[in-house]
Amino acid sequence: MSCSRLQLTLAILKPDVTARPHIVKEIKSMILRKKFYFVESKKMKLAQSEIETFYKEHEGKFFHNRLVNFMNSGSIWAHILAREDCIKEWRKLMGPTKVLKTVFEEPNSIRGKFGLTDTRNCTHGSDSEETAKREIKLFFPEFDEEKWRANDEDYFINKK
Ligand code: IDP
Repeated sequence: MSCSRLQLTLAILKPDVTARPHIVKEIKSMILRKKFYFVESKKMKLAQSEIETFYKEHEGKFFHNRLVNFMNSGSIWAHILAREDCIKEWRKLMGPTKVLKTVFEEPNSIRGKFGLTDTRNCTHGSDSEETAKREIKLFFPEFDEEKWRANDEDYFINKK
């Protein structure tokens, strides 16, 4: 039994990806190749009010309406991912927010390969442990982290 703990994050595949099933498949393969584990997954359609709550910090910015309309345009995949250094590593795999930056800096990231615009940029990832806890609660209210750590975490750690 190992005492190292895996970090959890909320990862979202946005509607531009969900609308392209072959890209969903490719991204899920990229996630597995980078040694993330899928702890929970669900495909869902967010209500406008849920999107507004989720992106509250961007209220008033020039892209806010565009972002809310885009997230409202179709289903998403929400995942809880586990890995060592999960938050940083998932954001690294996602790539930079802006599409132009992905071209020059991270062409092999998810956004580099599949991002369409600064808004339609494929993915979301929590930016800190505190945010991850809050976002996981929002999308997976039934998920009990303590129970998962007690019952299932070692299985993932020992699989390495
Ligand atoms: P992140 O998703 O890389 O963490 P945030 O700054 O938290 O980036 O922005 C949330 C989302 O808002 C982005 O993923 C993107 O969809 C959208 N967004 C951010 N900046 C812009 C912009 O300058 N133009 C258009 N959309 C943007």
